Formats: sequence, C-alpha cells, structure tokens
Amino acid sequence: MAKPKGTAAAASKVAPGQGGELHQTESDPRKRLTTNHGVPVSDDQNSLKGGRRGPTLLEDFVLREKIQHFDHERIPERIVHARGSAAHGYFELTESLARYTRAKVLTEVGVKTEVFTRFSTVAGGAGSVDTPRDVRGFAVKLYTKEGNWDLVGNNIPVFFIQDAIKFPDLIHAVKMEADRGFPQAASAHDTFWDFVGLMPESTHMIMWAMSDRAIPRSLRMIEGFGVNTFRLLNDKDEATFVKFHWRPKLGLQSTLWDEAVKIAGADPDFHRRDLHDAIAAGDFPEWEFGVQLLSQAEADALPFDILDATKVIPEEMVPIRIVGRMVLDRNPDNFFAETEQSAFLPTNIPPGIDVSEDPLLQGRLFSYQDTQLSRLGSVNFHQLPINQAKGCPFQNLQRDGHMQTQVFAGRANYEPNSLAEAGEEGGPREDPKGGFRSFAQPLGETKVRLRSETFADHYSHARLFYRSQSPIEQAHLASAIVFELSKVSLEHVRIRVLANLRNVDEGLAKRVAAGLAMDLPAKSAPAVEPEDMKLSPALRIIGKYPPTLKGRAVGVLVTDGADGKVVDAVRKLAEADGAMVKIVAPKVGGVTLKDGTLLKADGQLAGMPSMIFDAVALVLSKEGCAQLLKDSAAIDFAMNAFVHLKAIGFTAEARPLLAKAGVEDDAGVVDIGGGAKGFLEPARTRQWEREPKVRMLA
Ligand code: HDD
Repeated sequence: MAKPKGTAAAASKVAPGQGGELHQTESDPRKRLTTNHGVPVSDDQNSLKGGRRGPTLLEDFVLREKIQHFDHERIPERIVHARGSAAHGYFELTESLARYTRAKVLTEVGVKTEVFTRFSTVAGGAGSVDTPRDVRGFAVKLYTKEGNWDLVGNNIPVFFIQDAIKFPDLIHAVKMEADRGFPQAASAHDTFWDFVGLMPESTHMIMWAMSDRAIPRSLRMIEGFGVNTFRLLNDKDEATFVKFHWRPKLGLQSTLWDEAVKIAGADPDFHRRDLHDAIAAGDFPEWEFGVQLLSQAEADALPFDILDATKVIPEEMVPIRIVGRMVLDRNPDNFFAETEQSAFLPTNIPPGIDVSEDPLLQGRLFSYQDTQLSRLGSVNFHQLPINQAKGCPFQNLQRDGHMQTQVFAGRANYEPNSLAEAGEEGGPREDPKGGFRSFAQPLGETKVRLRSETFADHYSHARLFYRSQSPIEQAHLASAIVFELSKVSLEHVRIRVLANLRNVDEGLAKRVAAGLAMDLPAKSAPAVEPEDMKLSPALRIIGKYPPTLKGRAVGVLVTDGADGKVVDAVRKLAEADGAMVKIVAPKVGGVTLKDGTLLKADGQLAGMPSMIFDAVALVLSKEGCAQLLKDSAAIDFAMNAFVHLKAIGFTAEARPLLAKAGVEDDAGVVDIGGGAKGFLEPARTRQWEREPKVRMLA
C-alpha cells in the first residue's frame, strides 16, 4: 500500500471529520478539554503514534485514560426494575395528617417537597422495550426536611408472594429462562407459570397482571400504590396503619394487547419518550396522593390480614383520603447520573412513619440497601447527588469507605466523646425527641418459621378482582391468560393453573380452558375455601379516565393535495381538548396542500404508525390516496387504528384506503370533510362496541 504524501506535521492537523473547525484550540481554561486530572488536551482526534503510520505508543496517557474510562462506563443494572424512566418534581400536602403522624412532610400543608420519581418495568433488562405485559414500578424519593422518604411502590396494590424469602424464586422464574436466555421482558413462558401454578398465593396478583393495568397507555396514566402496609406515628407515638396511593390526574388508561405488542416494534421507548416529551412541552403529569387509614381495631375487624401483601383493601371498605399531590415538572439532565444511579430504599422513612410486620416488607428492608452495594459499588452511594438527603443535612460518625467524597475535619469520629470540653468540635448527637423511633409493637411470641394461618386464603381476593371487572375487562383478562398459557409448552403446568383458576371463578376457568382447547381439570384443593366479597367497581379501569383528549395524541395522515382547512380544523379541535397533534406524511419533508402551501410533517408514515396515537384522521387527496393504496404502511395505519378501537376521521377521498384496510362504518369512523366537530366525542375514548367485530376474545 502506498504511503500518503505530505509531512507528518501536516497530517497531524487533519481531523477525521476534515476541516477541524469543530475542534479548535480553546484557550479559555473554563472551556478547555482536559484529562480527568486537569491536564489540557491538545489533540482529541489522533492517538500518539510511532510515526505517521506506526503503532500507538503505550506512553499515550490521553488515549489510555479516555479508553479506560469508557471501558468501565457501565454498572450492573438493577436485578429487577432495570428499565426505568424518571423525572424531578414536587410533592405538596393539601390536608394535614397531624392527628396521625409527626412526619412534617405529612403535616405541613402547602409546603413543597422536592421529589424524584422513577417508573419501571420489572422483568426486562435495561435495554428492553417499554410496553411488555408487566407490573410497573412507581418509586418516589421525597427529599423531606427530616431525611429522604422513599415510597417504593408499584402500579398494582398487591404482590405475587407473601414472604420475602420467595422473592429470588419469583424473579428467577419470571426472568429469561436460565439455560436459554429468553424470553426477554415476558411472563409468557414455562418457568413463570410453573411457579404461579405451584404458588396459589400469587393468584390474586396474576389477576391484576393479566388485566389491562399491566399494559398502560402512558406512565402519566398509571396509579401507584405503596403495596405494603405501613404505620403512621403521631406525637404520642400512637400508631395508625396506612396504605399509600397515587392517582393520575389524567385518569387510568391502558393499551390493548395487540397494540402494546405493535408499539414495542414501532417505538421501544414509547413510555420514556411520552414522559420526556410531555414534561419538555410543559404538560406536567400530576398525581393525587391518598391514604387509607386504619386503627388496630379496624384492621382486626377486616376479614383478611392487612400484613398480607397479596390482599387489597377495597376503597369501598376503607375510603381513600386525598391529602396531597405530586407534579413532575423537570426532566433529568443526565440519565446515568440521575435515573440510573438513583437508589430507592424502603428503609428511607422519616420520623412519624414506620414499617409494619408484613413479612414481605421486612425482607425488603434488607434487600434494597444491600443491592446498591453491588450496583453502585460503595457504601457511600448516599453521597451521589441524586441520593443525597437534600432536604436536610446528613451528619453522623460513619467514615471513609470506597469513593468517600466528604472531607470530615476534626477528631470526632466516635461517640460518646468529650472533645467539646476542650473546645474541639464534638460531632452530631442523637435526638430522642425528634429522631426516628420505631413503634413499640409488643412481640413475645415463640420463634417460628411458618406462615400465619391468617394468610391462608389465596382465592377470595382474586375472585373479588375478577368479578368486579366490567365484561370487556373480564374478556381481556381471560384472553391474556390464554395468550400466556399458549406460550407454556409444559402441559402439566397449564393444567395446574386451570385447576387453580376454578377456585377463582368457574366461568373464567371455562373461558381459559376453551381458549386453550383443553379439558377443564379437577379443581385444586384450596387451603381455605374462598368467600364471595362485596364487589368493588373501583378496581375497574374502564370508567376511570375522563372522556378527554388531554395528555393524548392525535395523528393526522396527509398527502400532497390534501385540504389544509380540514387539517387545521382537526388540529384546532384536538388541541383545544388538550391533545398533542402530529402530522404524518409519506415523506418527512411534508406535503404540498391543495392551496399550494407546504405543510411540514412531524414524521414519516413508516416511522409513525397509528399505534402511537389515540385517534387518527386521514386527510388525503384523490391522487394521494391512490398512491397510498400501494403502501402497506398506509393500509396498516388505517387497519390498526380500526382494530385498536380508535376514532378515525376521514375525508371522502380516503374512502378507498379505508375499504382496502377493512375499516367498516361505525360511530367512531367519522367523515370530517364537512367539519371536524363530530370527530371529538369518539376521539376521546375507545370504540369498545367495535371490539367483537375485530377480535376473538376468550
Ligand atoms: Fe422491589 C427494586 C417495588 C418487593 C428487592 N422494587 C424495586 C423497584 C421498585 C420495587 C419500584 C425499583 C426502584 C427503582 O426505581 O430503583 N418491590 C417493589 C414492590 C414490592 C417489592 C412494590 C412489593 C411490595 N423487592 C421486593 C422484595 C424484594 C425486592 C420482596 C427482596 C426481598 N426491589 C428489590 C431489589 C431492587 C428492587 C433487588 C432492585 C434494584 C433496587 O432494589 O434498588 O433490592
């Protein structure tokens, strides 16, 4: 190979991007590129070589430092909840709970407490998609004046297991199978359902996980629950049991399974993008904060044990009191430093809040602190900016350790000490009055390794949940179980699950068996016969979101020659109702409208399918439509909107495309050529009555 011509000096000035104008020397020390140790770098484009075409020299510490740091950029992902998205914001108390607690965050009305909230899926890895069927984590770090309060909850108020000792088994079963490394981010496989079938206590949670709650439309539209029972402690150290709730202002809303699967392909970051974009646009998501409060006597009177995390306290039994709100109004500046390095610990509770004896919670009190050591690598992880107790100083006599960033002056690293008597700094001291105190729960029982008999009823709450659902939701739930079990290759596992389902509801078991084309097996013997509880309509999703386009998205598909007036009318109408409107065109540059003006597109058709919208409008010209008839992306656009039960507004010219996509006329398919008004009502909700025409449900 011929050597390039030119001198070594000339060659060294040529940056890979040519020209080198982006890489100018910077003499201002504040802007100058340096090594990690502050040595200014003269050339960030070329390594130091033994001659122009010679080998790179070991001496090149600039290169070595840069590459070595890069090699170590990744840290272990969370063992669960690895994929997450987060935002900053604030919590504001609207009603004081001073009667029940001395925690200032719950007594000082109107005071804003800074928060950092991370949402997550549970089973998938950090790089998995946003829309699998899964529980969503809902972890809130409140930087209170009395230390961080981490409310580490989920979007489902119950859990799969009753005792933390089963958590590693549950997670091993649901994650990708140990020998083959798949499936990723999916519960539809042998080992998960094997575990479920053998653990009837998981049945109630399975009802929730198979419901549409596990395929949310947006992180802005999920509920949050503390799940475990906690205690509030007032000034007199009197205790009240408490369950914590978050309620989305936009209402609770889900996708359809077919839609969720297709979104995963269309936009793997669907939820992350949605949260980010909404906040960036100033459309701040908000949740109400609520509590269910119970005295010991009220808890004792319930027909189930509130220390059992597989049980829900229906709000018809104990109402939810809304006492605050949370607003997320700022995106993280740096995903790694904030979202990834955030560490949530159920042990982070300020004075006035305490744990309960719930055996699931008790195990969590160890696990979260412990896991940070392997994930963040140091006992000093609380010094990372995102984890610092920002609302108040932290001060104690713990010292040193890996990555210690504090410089503690003086000799006071032990206590008691009398250094102050000699005029030296003596260090912080305990505060018996204002400090954290545990509830004086009388114990005094014999040490045992067993499950309380009050935890033995595994089916009454599962039955309550299933039977409380609307017919549409019941059909979705049954179909979800059919789908998941259809992916289970071990027949005996399917049979065992069916046998358990008979204890929940015979109708449900029959539907699932029929969906699998399997015989119904004999009912499994429950530890305790389930009871029929009073149904709880509050457990439904349908009806829990207001008929509005607020927080939702409308996609308008346009072609060259389209009528701009119709586009404007749709945009005006949808935006006035709170929607974000996006123009979708065959080419990203946009289209030339009928009147000759250019309409810019927000996205190209193949990259902006109708799955990512809540309602769509097809504003086409005759010629444009004829072109689209040859494009499967356009046909899919209309077909998917139809089968996902969305409103479709159209101009007469779009009729051939609708016909080719199999779109039939119904109340949600609206001609908007003469005015967009009729489009609004159907666009605000799904067309549920269409579903039997487009989908065979169990
Ligand atoms: Fe957990 C993370 C929620 C039971 C052990 N959990 C984690 C996160 C959420 C929850 C939201 C992600 C926090 C974040 O965004 O960083 N976990 C729950 C809920 C549970 C629950 C609502 C039941 C009431 N978890 C649970 C048990 C154990 C764990 C019983 C262990 C005995 N969870 C962990 C963990 C994680 C975690 C391994 C992984 C990353 C982390 O803690 O920081 O320690």
